Amino acid sequence: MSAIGENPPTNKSITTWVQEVADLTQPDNIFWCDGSPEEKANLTELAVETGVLRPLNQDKWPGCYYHRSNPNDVARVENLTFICTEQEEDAGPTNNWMDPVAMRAKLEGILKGCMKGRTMYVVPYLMGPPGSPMSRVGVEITDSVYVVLSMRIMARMGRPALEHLGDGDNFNRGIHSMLDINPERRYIAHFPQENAIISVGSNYGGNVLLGKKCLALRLASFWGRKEGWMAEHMLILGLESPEGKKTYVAAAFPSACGKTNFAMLIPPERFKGWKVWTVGDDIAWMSPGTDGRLWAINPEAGYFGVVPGTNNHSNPNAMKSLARDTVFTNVAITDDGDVWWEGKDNPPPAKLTDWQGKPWKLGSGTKAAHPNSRFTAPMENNPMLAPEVNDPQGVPISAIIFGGRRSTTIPLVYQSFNWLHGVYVGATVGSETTAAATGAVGQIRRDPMAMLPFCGYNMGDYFVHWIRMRKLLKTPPRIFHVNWFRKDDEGNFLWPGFGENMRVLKWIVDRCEGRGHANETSLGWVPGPGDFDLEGLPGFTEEKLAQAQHFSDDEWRREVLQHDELFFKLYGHLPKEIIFQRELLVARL
Ligand code: OXD
Ligand code: MN
Repeated sequence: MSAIGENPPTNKSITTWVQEVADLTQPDNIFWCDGSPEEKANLTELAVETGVLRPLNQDKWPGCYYHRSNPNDVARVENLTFICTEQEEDAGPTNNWMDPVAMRAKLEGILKGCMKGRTMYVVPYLMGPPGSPMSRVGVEITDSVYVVLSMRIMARMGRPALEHLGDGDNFNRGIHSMLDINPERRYIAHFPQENAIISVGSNYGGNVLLGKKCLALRLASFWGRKEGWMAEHMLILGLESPEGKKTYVAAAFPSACGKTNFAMLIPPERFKGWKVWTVGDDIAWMSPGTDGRLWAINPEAGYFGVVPGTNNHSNPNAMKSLARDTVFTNVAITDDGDVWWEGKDNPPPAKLTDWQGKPWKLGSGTKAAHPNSRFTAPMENNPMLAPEVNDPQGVPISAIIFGGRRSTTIPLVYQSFNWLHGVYVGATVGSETTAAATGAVGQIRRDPMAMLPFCGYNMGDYFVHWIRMRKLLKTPPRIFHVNWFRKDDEGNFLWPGFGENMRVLKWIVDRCEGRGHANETSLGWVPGPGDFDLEGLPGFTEEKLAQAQHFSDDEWRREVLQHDELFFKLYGHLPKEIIFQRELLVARL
């Protein structure tokens, strides 16, 4: 076995562990990644030579490449994702569980000799800004060059990680092998007590870019509970007023419900002078500051965004973010290296090759791009990237917004009465399922705080942790719920969404700053007629807003019964405060 790539790091804990994994997996080579531009160029060349990446038309798409994944491997696999705690109860009823010793034995059996004939890449990465006490180091061992090139976009790879770690041993040990991309041998296993992850049999981002869902959500949520902070499936944005005052909000929506769009919102003409700055589009790590406020960092360095539906109306900043140095996965392509997807600005070109490599034309009756096709783009490309994204102390959060994809029942926006009620609102988020995970699309499932697939421990204990966080905060963020996806009887969206969501955001920020007026209702505080700025939204009348805001007690009584479905499951660990909040809601209805 020869070592190629950069020299091994001086950290003995890393080299010893890597040797152990190499002894098990028996790669032909070990490649120590340093994150340098030369390394990127060499690995990209290799990926192109081996057919892993295909260069796009470099005049139109500078630095961009195309990757097609195995059609059996296009989304997160929640049924094959495991939390391996010593006690099953600690993983809770919403996670798959397996005994850590048994799972390790099983996976080590699978990993034995699995890298023969392959190169083993060692990827040190830092989640969070360099120098931040909140940042964490991981080392991912992988046999996929696609993973290496994606990790260097999604995280701070190489030197910043090694510098942050120093001689220490406190890093996440992640092992990934594609094996033969076989769903029969696909496992995404987390070992919270050992700070380790093993992912086999997949090459899809959410399963294999271990810094993202595995470390920054499942394991980090586990650490956060122990250490008094929060790892959440939330975007972070800063709203800057024309006077230059910035207010930061974090928002949790289930996968593929528009977090990236909201994080990159461009205010409409009416809000001239207002700016939205993106801190993060998917994950927030939030910790109480010495001032009693909740401070947040984005642990990531790039965007792994859903492509279909992204265009210059829905998200101009995402279009700019993916315009260069981006890896596109499973979109459709043309012979001359252009890309296309459903919901792009232009109609499809006459001749197209779909995400599975088959000829495609309009009327084929199939999607040209996979509904969960993705762009992996560096955050630096975003013209509205908040400079604070690199601030080690993060940004102070004034509001937390929950939301789901709901065609009925849930109004456009309401504010919880207080933190505890807000925890109930977050705990009962429901959403229609999307293509981001394998399984049926469009069914309502309870997705508390949008964390159902990402909470690394018992969800009942997670609610307890949320409730306890209140005690660590002098000025807790205000908590809101939004629903951009409500439809009328004809199936039309009631709210225009996208940039117009600025109107909702403005009301939210006004509420946080003691300005915005609201009416008390049984759900919480809602904007009344005239509380909402509708100027410059032709055709959208106060009546329409009332329709989007309307809720019926009957529908809500049914909704509360559906809340119970998840609560029954969690009963043994459900905090009494949640039950009391439910009773209060029922009483108000
Ligand atoms: C994601 C997801 O990719 O939530 O961010 O699935
Ligand atoms: Mn996500």
